[in-house]
Amino acid sequence: MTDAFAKIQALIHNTEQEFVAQLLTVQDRQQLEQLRILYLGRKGRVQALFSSLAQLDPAERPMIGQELNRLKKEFEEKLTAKLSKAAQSAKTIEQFDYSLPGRSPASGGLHPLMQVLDEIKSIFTSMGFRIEEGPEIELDYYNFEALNIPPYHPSRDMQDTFYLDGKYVLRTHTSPVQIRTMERQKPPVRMIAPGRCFRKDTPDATHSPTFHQVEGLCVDRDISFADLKGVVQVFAQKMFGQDVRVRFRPSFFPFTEPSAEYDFSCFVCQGKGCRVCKGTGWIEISGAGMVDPAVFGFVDYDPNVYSGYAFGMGVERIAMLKYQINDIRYFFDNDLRFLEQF
Ligand code: 2NL
Repeated sequence: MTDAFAKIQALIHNTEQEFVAQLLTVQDRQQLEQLRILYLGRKGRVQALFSSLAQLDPAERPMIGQELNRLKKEFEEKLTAKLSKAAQSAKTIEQFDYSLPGRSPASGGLHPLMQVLDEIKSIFTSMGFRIEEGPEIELDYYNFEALNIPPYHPSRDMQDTFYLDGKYVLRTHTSPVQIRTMERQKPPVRMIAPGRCFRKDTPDATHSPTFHQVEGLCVDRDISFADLKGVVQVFAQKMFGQDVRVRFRPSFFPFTEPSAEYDFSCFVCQGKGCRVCKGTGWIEISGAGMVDPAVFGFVDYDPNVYSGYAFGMGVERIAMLKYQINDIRYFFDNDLRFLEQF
């Protein structure tokens, strides 16, 4: 046995021991790959041992060669085993605890305007009114002409109305729904038309270019102003309380004759005078009147047989009074800090 033979055998033994010790300290795949290159790479330690075979006596080479092949195989197997073990423990970390409580979804709610609108609708349906709807893009004919609004009337001005082209407008009130309903059916008619309307107003505390209206219409034989007063009185009490009184003041609209504005006694101070009614004891609501015979002419109702009343109201105004909101813009800002209070 030569010195070179003994030396190479000792080297093989040390290499094996160091490999096993280093494999134990490996933390991740990257370190495992580094170890593989260090021992089994083209310039690695096993390859270096193979190169030193040349220094041996030719008779000694086969024994050491066999020994080195065994070493190489052992390292490969140990590296592969460690790799599959690392993959398994990664899977353990990804495991999910299905016994954890679930996350509950945030639940939505009705916009305050729609809550108030629902309340208004149910008060009128309880008195026998039907709910009718119509388009928000409306013909000039239904929005103005059939309502006896003459061409020079200020509400037709470009400054007040959103015109789409010569014939179409964004409806400025829901009255066109009443015209369409009367065109479709003969009296008796008892309906409300709730919905979104548009006017070219600059937003401030009491104006919004988008707003909501409810209009009511009742047409039959022998309908009088007294019927109008009774219906508005019941609405006032159901909406704001049993003690609320109603008053009518003379006014003018092209589509009603006679016409009136109506006020409710202040439900906050019972009419004594406070901030909500600005010290007057009365709160202005909107307008109403007996349908002008000219309007009946457009829908082919005989004004000598039928009469009717009509009224309007702003949904925002009712909601602002009910919840004491002092700026109409809150309804349209989409700020959850406001909306979540309702
Ligand atoms: C207001 C309040 C009002 C009407 C709306 C109406 C509808 C038809 C015929 C007659 Cl189809 N009238 N609606 C009547 C009076 C008042 O709304 O202050 N408007 C400017």
